[in-house]
Amino acid sequence: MLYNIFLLKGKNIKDLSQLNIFSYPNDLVTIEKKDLLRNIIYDHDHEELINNCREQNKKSNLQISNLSSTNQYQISEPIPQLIDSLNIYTTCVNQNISIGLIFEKDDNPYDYKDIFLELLHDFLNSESNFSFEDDIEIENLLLTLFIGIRRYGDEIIEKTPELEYHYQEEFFIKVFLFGIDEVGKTSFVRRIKTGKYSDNYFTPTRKFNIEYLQDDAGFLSIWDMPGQRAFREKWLVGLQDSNIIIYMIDIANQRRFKESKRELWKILNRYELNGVPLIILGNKVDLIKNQQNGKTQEEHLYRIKKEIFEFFKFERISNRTWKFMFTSVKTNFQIENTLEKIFELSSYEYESEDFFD
Ligand SMILES: Nc1nc2c(ncn2[C@@H]2O[C@H](COP(=O)(O)OP(=O)(O)OP(=O)(O)O)[C@@H](O)[C@H]2O)c(=O)[nH]1
Ligand SMILES: [Mg+2]
Repeated sequence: MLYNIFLLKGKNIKDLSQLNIFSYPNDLVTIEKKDLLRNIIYDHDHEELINNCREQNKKSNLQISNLSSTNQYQISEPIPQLIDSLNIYTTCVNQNISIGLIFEKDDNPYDYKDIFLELLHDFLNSESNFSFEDDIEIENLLLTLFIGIRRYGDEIIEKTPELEYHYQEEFFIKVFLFGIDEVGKTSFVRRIKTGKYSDNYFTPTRKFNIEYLQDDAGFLSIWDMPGQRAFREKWLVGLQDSNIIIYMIDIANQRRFKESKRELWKILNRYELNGVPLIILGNKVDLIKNQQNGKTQEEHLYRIKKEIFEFFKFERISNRTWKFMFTSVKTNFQIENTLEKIFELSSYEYESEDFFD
């Protein structure tokens, strides 16, 4: 497991007296030790690290997807080091910045290579105005990397054996769960898997969060997609071979309906998903129940539902069976019903190939 991340910065990174040091989540006292720093920078392969940076222009297109020549920051291949029994993985940005991860002893840093490079690249080069001059931005970078990498470790690496095992099962229903960020997808999966909910659950998702669920009715694998814009291209990988798709909307956040509608239709129009049943969840219904203006809750919800249908143009959904449901992951409203619906709709597909004709 990742337990610390640090960043070393200096005009000349080899000049230890001028080095600026940042680290997260804790100020590692050991990081302040000059010996350790010297070892990180001078000893083990750091020449290689710097040479890698110089070579970056030639190699980058192969190493990191989407890295174009317009990128402000060049990121080198990370190098593993074991120094003073610390398991360190360091990369170099534009030759004068080193970013290092410190893992637990038994971790294999190479497992984290892709996510490390991908997150770093997304953070530095997708938002073109990132500056290493600003300490707050650096702290934010470390925090984001830390959460993303730690979470990736929790979600993917520790689950690999489970994943391989289940892929060999003959029958399971693959659920593709998508929607823009912060609508409640991961909270939903967590709720049906563990029964738990919390307002400040670790968010956002960066990689596929794949959860398995065994129920009397069958076996589900739920692919919970990351909703943030920078990660939406992963949806195209995640949707393959889905038996059912679930689109989640945060009904309390109308400001983002337009964006949400666009993303929904982009995916529904994919030929791979032709005929695949769809459930649309209008989540966070708990947030609107108090604004009733004298109407019963039922009337109020009916009106909202009508508005949503019109706005999202659900009447244009063709070539598949679909269902809209209000939910609240927070209050557990309709969560059990959603699960039933998943089994019900996806079994149509199994039982009757011409169900949609
Ligand atoms: N009030 C309310 N809040 C909810 C509900 N479901 C989720 N939330 C909150 O919404 C926030 C975002 O939830 P997540 O589950 O992380 O959202 P997500 O869709 O997985 O977000 P990404 O991973 O970024 O795509 C969290 O603070 C949740 O606690 C709900 O039904 N009602
Ligand atoms: Mg999520």
